[in-house]
Amino acid sequence: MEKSNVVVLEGNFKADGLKIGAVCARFNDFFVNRLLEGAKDTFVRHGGKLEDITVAYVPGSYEIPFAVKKLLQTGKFDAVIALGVVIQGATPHAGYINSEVAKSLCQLGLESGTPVTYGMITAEDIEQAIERSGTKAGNKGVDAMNAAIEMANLSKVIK
Ligand code: RBF
Repeated sequence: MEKSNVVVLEGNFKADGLKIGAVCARFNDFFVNRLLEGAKDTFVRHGGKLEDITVAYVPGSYEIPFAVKKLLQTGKFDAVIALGVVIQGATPHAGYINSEVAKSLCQLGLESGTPVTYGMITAEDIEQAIERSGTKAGNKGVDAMNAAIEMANLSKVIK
């Protein structure tokens, strides 16, 4: 994109020195662990240190926003990522969990002024969950960490 003559504010992908909080649901941990591994690998490959990632575990995706809020309240993190997997076929109220969690996470980011990124898989079935946690449809934990790094650095630039 042509960038001359305009003032551009954007976040780079340097993770060195950034502090990241991660909230992981234990439900479907087989997949959530893959998301967390992807997120950690991404952070390190962008220059971050593993000891700068703090992971909080919650029982299921429904509890993720609560722990995100608690991490944000510490004021210690440049961004918080949310990692969970809700599988439609096995979860009658999947749509309800997904929409509530997405709405709450967005709200928490806006209210706190610290970026919160969405590393949730909402899958129709186990096969889709496999595809989105590190096989043919990528890894949503990687995407969430990339977004967290970019948004944390954008926040610093706008300040
Ligand atoms: N949590 C998830 O993170 N993913 C799920 O797919 C999921 N499915 C659930 C299905 C049922 C029938 C129930 C009762 C809970 C499920 N949960 C799931 C857990 C939920 O997010 C929460 O931890 C519990 O309902 C306790 O508040």
